[in-house]
Amino acid sequence: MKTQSIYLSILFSFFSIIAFAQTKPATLKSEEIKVWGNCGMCKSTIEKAAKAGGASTAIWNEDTKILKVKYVSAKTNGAKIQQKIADAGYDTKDLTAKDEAYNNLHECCKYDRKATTAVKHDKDCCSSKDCTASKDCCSDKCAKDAKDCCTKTK
Ligand SMILES: [Cu+2]
Repeated sequence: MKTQSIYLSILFSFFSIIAFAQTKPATLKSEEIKVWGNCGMCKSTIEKAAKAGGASTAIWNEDTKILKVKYVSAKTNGAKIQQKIADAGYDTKDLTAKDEAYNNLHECCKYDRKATTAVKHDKDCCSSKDCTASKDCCSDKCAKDAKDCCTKTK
Protein backbone atom coordinates (compact mmCIF):
# COMPACT_ATOMS: atom_id res chain seq x y z
CA MET A 1 0.00 0.00 0.00
CA LYS A 2 2.75 2.37 0.96
CA THR A 3 4.86 1.59 -2.10
CA GLN A 4 1.79 1.99 -4.24
CA SER A 5 1.20 5.50 -2.99
CA ILE A 6 4.84 6.33 -3.60
CA TYR A 7 4.47 5.11 -7.16
CA LEU A 8 1.31 7.12 -7.49
CA SER A 9 2.92 10.25 -6.25
CA ILE A 10 5.89 9.76 -8.58
CA LEU A 11 3.49 9.24 -11.46
CA PHE A 12 1.57 12.30 -10.42
CA SER A 13 4.68 14.46 -10.33
CA PHE A 14 5.58 13.27 -13.81
CA PHE A 15 2.17 14.32 -15.03
CA SER A 16 2.45 17.69 -13.41
CA ILE A 17 5.87 18.22 -14.96
CA ILE A 18 4.41 17.40 -18.37
CA ALA A 19 1.44 19.68 -17.74
CA PHE A 20 3.77 22.47 -16.64
CA ALA A 21 5.95 22.05 -19.71
CA GLN A 22 2.91 22.26 -21.92
CA THR A 23 1.53 25.49 -20.49
CA LYS A 24 1.60 28.13 -23.17
CA PRO A 25 5.06 29.61 -23.53
CA ALA A 26 5.08 33.32 -22.71
CA THR A 27 4.93 35.27 -25.93
CA LEU A 28 7.88 37.48 -26.57
CA LYS A 29 6.89 40.65 -28.36
CA SER A 30 9.24 42.84 -30.37
CA GLU A 31 8.73 46.53 -30.83
CA GLU A 32 10.63 49.43 -32.34
CA ILE A 33 10.31 52.72 -30.52
CA LYS A 34 11.83 56.00 -31.55
CA VAL A 35 13.71 57.58 -28.64
CA TRP A 36 15.44 60.95 -28.86
CA GLY A 37 19.02 61.01 -27.59
CA ASN A 38 22.53 61.61 -28.85
CA CYS A 39 25.44 59.65 -27.42
CA GLY A 40 26.75 56.44 -25.93
CA MET A 41 25.85 57.59 -22.46
CA CYS A 42 22.28 58.18 -23.60
CA LYS A 43 22.32 54.71 -25.06
CA SER A 44 23.11 53.04 -21.76
CA THR A 45 20.56 55.19 -19.88
CA ILE A 46 17.83 54.48 -22.43
CA GLU A 47 18.54 50.76 -22.50
CA LYS A 48 18.68 50.56 -18.72
CA ALA A 49 15.36 52.43 -18.44
CA ALA A 50 13.74 50.11 -20.99
CA LYS A 51 14.86 47.11 -18.96
CA ALA A 52 13.56 48.73 -15.77
CA GLY A 53 10.27 48.98 -17.65
CA GLY A 54 10.26 45.24 -18.15
CA ALA A 55 12.03 44.79 -21.49
CA SER A 56 14.08 41.61 -21.65
CA THR A 57 16.30 43.05 -24.35
CA ALA A 58 16.77 46.68 -25.33
CA ILE A 59 19.10 47.97 -28.01
CA TRP A 60 19.12 51.64 -28.97
CA ASN A 61 20.80 52.82 -32.12
CA GLU A 62 22.53 56.17 -31.83
CA ASP A 63 22.19 56.96 -35.54
CA THR A 64 18.64 55.90 -36.24
CA LYS A 65 17.36 56.73 -32.71
CA ILE A 66 15.40 53.52 -32.84
CA LEU A 67 15.14 51.41 -29.73
CA LYS A 68 14.48 47.74 -30.38
CA VAL A 69 12.89 46.03 -27.42
CA LYS A 70 11.69 42.55 -26.67
CA TYR A 71 9.37 41.86 -23.79
CA VAL A 72 6.95 39.31 -22.43
CA SER A 73 3.53 40.71 -23.23
CA ALA A 74 2.04 39.44 -19.97
CA LYS A 75 4.66 41.37 -18.04
CA THR A 76 4.80 44.81 -19.66
CA ASN A 77 3.98 46.77 -22.80
CA GLY A 78 5.39 49.48 -25.03
CA ALA A 79 3.65 52.25 -23.12
CA LYS A 80 5.14 51.17 -19.79
CA ILE A 81 8.59 50.93 -21.30
CA GLN A 82 8.24 54.38 -22.85
CA GLN A 83 7.14 55.78 -19.49
CA LYS A 84 10.35 54.57 -17.85
CA ILE A 85 12.42 56.10 -20.63
CA ALA A 86 10.58 59.42 -20.34
CA ASP A 87 11.13 59.32 -16.56
CA ALA A 88 14.84 58.99 -17.29
CA GLY A 89 14.69 62.22 -19.32
CA TYR A 90 14.27 61.01 -22.87
CA ASP A 91 11.51 61.90 -25.30
CA THR A 92 9.92 58.90 -26.98
CA LYS A 93 7.60 58.31 -29.91
CA ASP A 94 4.52 58.86 -27.73
CA LEU A 95 5.85 60.67 -24.68
CA THR A 96 7.73 63.82 -23.82
CA ALA A 97 10.03 63.74 -20.82
CA LYS A 98 9.44 66.24 -18.05
CA ASP A 99 11.78 69.23 -18.23
CA GLU A 100 13.22 68.48 -14.79
CA ALA A 101 14.13 64.96 -15.90
CA TYR A 102 15.74 66.35 -19.05
CA ASN A 103 17.62 69.01 -17.07
CA ASN A 104 19.07 66.29 -14.84
CA LEU A 105 20.81 64.68 -17.78
CA HIS A 106 24.56 64.97 -18.16
CA GLU A 107 25.58 68.01 -20.22
CA CYS A 108 26.71 65.88 -23.15
CA CYS A 109 23.38 64.08 -23.13
CA LYS A 110 21.24 67.17 -23.58
CA TYR A 111 19.95 66.07 -26.94
CA ASP A 112 17.79 68.11 -29.34
CA ARG A 113 14.35 67.52 -27.97
CA LYS A 114 11.43 66.14 -29.88
CA ALA A 115 9.66 69.51 -29.92
CA THR A 116 12.65 71.35 -31.36
CA THR A 117 13.31 68.73 -33.99
CA ALA A 118 9.62 68.88 -34.89
CA VAL A 119 9.86 72.65 -35.31
CA LYS A 120 12.93 72.22 -37.50
CA HIS A 121 10.95 69.82 -39.58
CA ASP A 122 8.06 72.28 -39.77
CA LYS A 123 10.41 74.98 -40.97
CA ASP A 124 11.65 72.69 -43.69
CA CYS A 125 8.10 72.04 -44.73
CA CYS A 126 7.22 75.71 -44.67
CA SER A 127 10.12 76.58 -46.88
CA SER A 128 9.13 73.98 -49.42
CA LYS A 129 7.29 75.16 -52.53
CA ASP A 130 4.10 73.26 -51.90
CA CYS A 131 3.49 74.66 -48.44
CA THR A 132 -0.05 75.94 -48.02
CA ALA A 133 -2.31 76.90 -45.11
CA SER A 134 -3.70 73.41 -44.94
CA LYS A 135 -0.33 71.85 -44.21
CA ASP A 136 0.37 70.50 -40.75
CA CYS A 137 3.56 72.48 -40.69
CA CYS A 138 1.60 75.72 -40.52
CA SER A 139 1.25 75.47 -36.78
CA ASP A 140 1.60 78.70 -34.81
CA LYS A 141 5.31 78.15 -34.23
CA CYS A 142 5.97 77.67 -37.86
CA ALA A 143 3.67 80.39 -39.12
CA LYS A 144 5.76 82.95 -37.28
CA ASP A 145 8.71 82.03 -39.44
CA ALA A 146 6.90 81.42 -42.67
CA LYS A 147 3.76 83.50 -42.66
CA ASP A 148 3.64 83.83 -46.39
CA CYS A 149 3.45 80.18 -47.20
CA CYS A 150 1.07 79.41 -44.40
CA THR A 151 -1.49 81.95 -45.62
CA LYS A 152 -1.49 80.54 -49.13
CA THR A 153 -4.63 78.55 -49.72
CA LYS A 154 -3.53 76.77 -52.82
CU1 LIG B 1 24.11 61.13 -24.10
